Amino acid sequence: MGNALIVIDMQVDFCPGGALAVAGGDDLVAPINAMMRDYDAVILTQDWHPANHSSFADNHPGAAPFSLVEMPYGPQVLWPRHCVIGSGGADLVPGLDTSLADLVLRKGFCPEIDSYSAFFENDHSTATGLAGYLGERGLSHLTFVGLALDFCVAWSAIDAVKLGFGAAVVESACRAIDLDGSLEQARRNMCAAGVTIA
Ligand code: VGL
Ligand code: ZN
Repeated sequence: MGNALIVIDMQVDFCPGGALAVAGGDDLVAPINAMMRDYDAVILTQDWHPANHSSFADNHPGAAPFSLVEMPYGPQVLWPRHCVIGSGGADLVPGLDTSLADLVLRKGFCPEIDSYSAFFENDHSTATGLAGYLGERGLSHLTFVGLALDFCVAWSAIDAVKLGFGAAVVESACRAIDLDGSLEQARRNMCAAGVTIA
């Protein structure tokens, strides 16, 4: 049984000063670096959107950032433009010890669909390939940290349980956006799914 640390979206745009800054995001660099040595494998995810991505509010004329729209695959929050492919904002946060990462998994690169989860795009069915990678390496117990707790971390951990992995979230190594109660909702959803909250 292998234990993997899955570090979600520790990127410049999600840290203070970034396009979709999560308060305190940069505080996580040191604790996450320290955790990396305790696992059999470390996987980093990177939110990676084309300029015409449908989750960007400015690609929907008249729509406000943080408003909700109905997409063919369900409701979708419209975000400020962030983590654009090749931009500095999409870079992993300086100081994050990428030398210990076995895999950097990019997600959200299809223009017409967002991907909060590291396992499935927001239609809950288009796979990123991560489950196959972990399965082939025998990594069955997953610990999630990073940004943002109430979106990409929570969706990833819930999908992990659905796929049969053991999943824990270390809340002290996460920070949340907390949009309209999204943090409490995410905690409820994680508990109901069987995610361990450490
Ligand atoms: C995220 C909103 C949009 C996240 C990514 O990493 O939680 N949130 N894209
Ligand atoms: Zn995104």
